[in-house]
Amino acid sequence: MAAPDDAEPLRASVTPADDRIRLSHWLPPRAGTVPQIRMGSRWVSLVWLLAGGVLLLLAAIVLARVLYQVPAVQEFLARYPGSSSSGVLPPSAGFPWWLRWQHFLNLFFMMFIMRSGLQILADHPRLYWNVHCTPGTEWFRFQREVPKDRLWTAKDDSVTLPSWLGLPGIRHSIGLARWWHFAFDLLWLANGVIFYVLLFLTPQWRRIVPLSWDVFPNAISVLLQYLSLHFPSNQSWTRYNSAQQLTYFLTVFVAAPLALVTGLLQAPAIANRLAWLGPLGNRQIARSIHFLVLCWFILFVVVHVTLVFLTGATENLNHMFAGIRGDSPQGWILFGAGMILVIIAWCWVSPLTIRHARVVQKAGATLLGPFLFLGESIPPRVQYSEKDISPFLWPNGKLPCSDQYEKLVRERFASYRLRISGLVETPAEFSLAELRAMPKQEQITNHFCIQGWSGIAKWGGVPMRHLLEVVKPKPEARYAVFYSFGEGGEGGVYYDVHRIENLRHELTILAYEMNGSALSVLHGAPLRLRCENELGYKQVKWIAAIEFVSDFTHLGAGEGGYQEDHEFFGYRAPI
Ligand SMILES: Nc1nc2c(c(=O)[nH]1)N[C@H]1C(S)=C(S)[C@@H](COP(=O)(O)O)O[C@H]1N2
Ligand SMILES: [Mo]
Repeated sequence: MAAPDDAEPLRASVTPADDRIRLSHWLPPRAGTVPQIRMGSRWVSLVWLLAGGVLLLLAAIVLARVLYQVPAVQEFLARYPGSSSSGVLPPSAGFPWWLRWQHFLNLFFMMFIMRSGLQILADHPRLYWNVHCTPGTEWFRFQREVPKDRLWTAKDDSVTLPSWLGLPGIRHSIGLARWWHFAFDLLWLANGVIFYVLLFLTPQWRRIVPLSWDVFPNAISVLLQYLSLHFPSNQSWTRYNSAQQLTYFLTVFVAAPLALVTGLLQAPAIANRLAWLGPLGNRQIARSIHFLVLCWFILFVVVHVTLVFLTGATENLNHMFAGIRGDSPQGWILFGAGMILVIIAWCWVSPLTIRHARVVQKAGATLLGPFLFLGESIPPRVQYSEKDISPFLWPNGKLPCSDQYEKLVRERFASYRLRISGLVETPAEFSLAELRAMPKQEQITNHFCIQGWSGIAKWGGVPMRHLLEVVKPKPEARYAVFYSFGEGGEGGVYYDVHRIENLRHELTILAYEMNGSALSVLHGAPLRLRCENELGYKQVKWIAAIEFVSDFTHLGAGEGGYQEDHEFFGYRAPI
């Protein structure tokens, strides 16, 4: 650590942070709206859509009951009774213990994934079918229109979910929700890989992989039978009916992989390498599809659970929970025990997260460490063209309001000096004119805010690798601390720490221009960082000073940045 007398003065303005969430200091709750979907130019509330869905279902039942009487339909049902000719298992195959455990673990993990996923969505409660995030172009939202008469940041836009639903159930808790989401994604994926392997090592795959085209007419037949309330006989010990086969196949082999791919495509480190995918590789399209996959899973769970109970609950529960046939109560008992576990976990996880937020952050960072490290070491390369530039870039952060900064704005930063100090051979101060005289780099890149929005802009400034050559970090220097003129949400100077290697990437610059003009105050004047393999909160705006250090645990809560200290975000942010 540098001696105190040559320490950067702003170091003293970094404040400590709590290791838990205190609701009295947290962003106050803000209600969203009932989810709305845009149809043409009109917004339709989800309530109406659900009501419409129920009416449609009733109409379908009436229609199916009428059709059921028609002789031609009777013939069709006789020809296609509902199960494909393929997919019959020997009765000895049954429901092995691994299958039953995997089924339970899957539902247990999904609970965490879905709840934290909704929490993440609530941090930017809007979805787009285009590659920008311009307010007014959403297809789905549960937030009002963006106000035009005042500054409205992305953080202002976040909404509160019902506390029993979201994880951890309070507004703008995305930092913590992500640890749950990603940690349980890993468990869920591991469970899924084991499932794929065991499925194909045993005859069990035949249950859910259709092998004959007659699965389609048979699925229609099953649908007709269910809708006309003539339930087909339950033969699931040895075979699933065709409707089951198709939906299970879609869920296991299409929806689950799609969830993984569209999740990864939202990460800057990954999307940055896959821009050749065009809009398909864009974060907003991926985010919309990710959400539709969630809708599929929710629909699946509702229909699946309903039918499990309507088509012989005891028999079905005995299969999937006890691995036996018949009407023993064992299935109910094991199912009940499983549900008690689920309910306990459901009730405990949010209070636990709020109370032990720092533990959740550290555990998540440890578990995901190798992946975050890997992601961060992918050098960002992607550049876009002028025509890709977004018409609107959401602002974030609290504008600096010190007298010192306001004076600098008034005099157009004439007396601004960027201080570079700490473990460097040549500490220095640079005026904006001096920085502008240095080699200039322009880049058109996509900005990825942790909250879910993104936007493409052209940035111009000094490459960090040039500044490193000028000030020459000493061998013991490992990190650079970027201090802002602005404060963070709970007061105390905003800062963030980067590893020096991260600053050597081709696309890491100190920007003084945005979209061809001088950087505006809103977007970080006079200087902001662009470090394209990281999420937005690591791109410090309104930079006052840079300090090179060997360690950052003495700063704030020691997590490597303001949002890391106060909102439990990760120090490495490539995803
Ligand atoms: N000083 C400071 N820099 C900051 C922030 C902040 O609150 N204070 N917010 C960060 C976050 S969360 C994001 S997404 C980007 C937003 O940049 P923009 O407002 O130019 O879009 O700035 C980052 N830099
Ligand atoms: Mo952000």
